Amino acid sequence: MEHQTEVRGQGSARHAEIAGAGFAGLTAAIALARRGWSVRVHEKGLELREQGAGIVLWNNTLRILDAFGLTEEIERGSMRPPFYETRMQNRIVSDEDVPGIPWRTMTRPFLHSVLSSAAIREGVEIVTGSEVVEARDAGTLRLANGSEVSGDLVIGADGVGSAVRDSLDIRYERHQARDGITRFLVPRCKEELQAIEPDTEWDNVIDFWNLEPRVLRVLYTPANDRELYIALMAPADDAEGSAVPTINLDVWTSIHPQLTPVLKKAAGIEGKYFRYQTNRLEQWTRGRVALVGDAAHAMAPALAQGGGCAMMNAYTVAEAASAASTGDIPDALVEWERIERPYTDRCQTRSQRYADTRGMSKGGQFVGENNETALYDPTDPRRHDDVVAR
Ligand code: FAD
Ligand code: 5PR
Repeated sequence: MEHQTEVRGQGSARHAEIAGAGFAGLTAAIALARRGWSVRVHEKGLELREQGAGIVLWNNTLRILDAFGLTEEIERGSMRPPFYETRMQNRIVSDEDVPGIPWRTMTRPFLHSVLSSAAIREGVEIVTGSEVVEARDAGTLRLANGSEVSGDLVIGADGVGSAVRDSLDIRYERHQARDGITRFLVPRCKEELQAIEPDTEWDNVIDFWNLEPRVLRVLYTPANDRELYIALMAPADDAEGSAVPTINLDVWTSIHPQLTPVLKKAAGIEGKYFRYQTNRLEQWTRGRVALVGDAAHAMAPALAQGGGCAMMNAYTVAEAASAASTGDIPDALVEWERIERPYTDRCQTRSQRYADTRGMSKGGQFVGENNETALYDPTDPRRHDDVVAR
């Protein structure tokens, strides 16, 4: 074998190797670099960018971005819609201003560029075109080019199809819902929409549910003053509703005529239909390797916390590894999973229940236990005082 194992971090700084430059990998990289680690991220894509559409961030992630000193930059490129509105068959069932929970909407390419620029400023090395094919629990990654790299900590943040997870033979259960979604970023078209429906507040998030005569839902989310994120949900067995790469414009405008200007824009873009899924792993860590983000806990998007939990767990695993001595990192990762994972497990369960029942169509979602994840503050060092005391 000609593998060369490159040993890094022999100076005072400890070294981490990360697979994947998505929201999870970049968050872990920034958090580690800020705690004095040398960090390298391997991204299989040839360019450092994010292809998705829009995202909603809640307190749990806004706290992390604030801890990174990124609040101003995030606020400049995102928005805080006045209300989160839910409609059923075009009747308003709730208008929630989500009291007590900071939240913002933005595009995914914007969030990705803020995080990747911050990582580079913090001294993180990001290698594009670098595909990870295998991880070992001793703390090594094997790359597609045949080389091998090692760190005191290895993070698998390589998304739902994780090679890190699969090479460690970590098993998981997958649950698929009957529905799925096609997402687009389109121009706001605010004046045209206003002309069609003058009484509507087109700066709101509006969740347009329609269950009769068929299930076709449009989640309308303004992401800034120029860009709109629209997500089109239809059952996987509805060939017309789930048609891609080009949506079936006639079908969608017949149910949601007031959205015609933006649906027309979406029809000019190639879309991908994603079936909702939830993955639950038997464990998130193996030796010096920790999995975070969709690699560890892909979830239904109902509570808009897939990226949220990805960033939370990336942030807290960096904190846990930093607090441990190098020899104790494997044990610290096990303890991290024990303490942090229950929050994500509960969020996955709630999101899956909403996705399975289409229960969000009833509105009034920002109540009680649904808010647990959104309210969580992963940057609060005292957040587990009551848990640890037990
Ligand atoms: P990914 O974003 O999948 O990133 C993985 C990265 O690893 C990619 O860059 C990939 O190229 C790279 N990679 C993969 N394999 C390898 C390999 N073998 N070697 C090297 N690199 C590799 N969540 C929310 O919290 N709120 C929302 O409002 C929300 N809306 C969403 C809207 C859309 C359009 C989508 C698609 C998802 C949404 N989610 C939302 C979910 C959230 O975005 C995901 O949970 C999140 O992106 C997961 O981040 P990640 O870094 O774990 O994985
Ligand atoms: N909320 C958000 C979202 O993007 C989706 C859902 C809820 C922000 C779909 O991606 O319920 O499907 C949902």
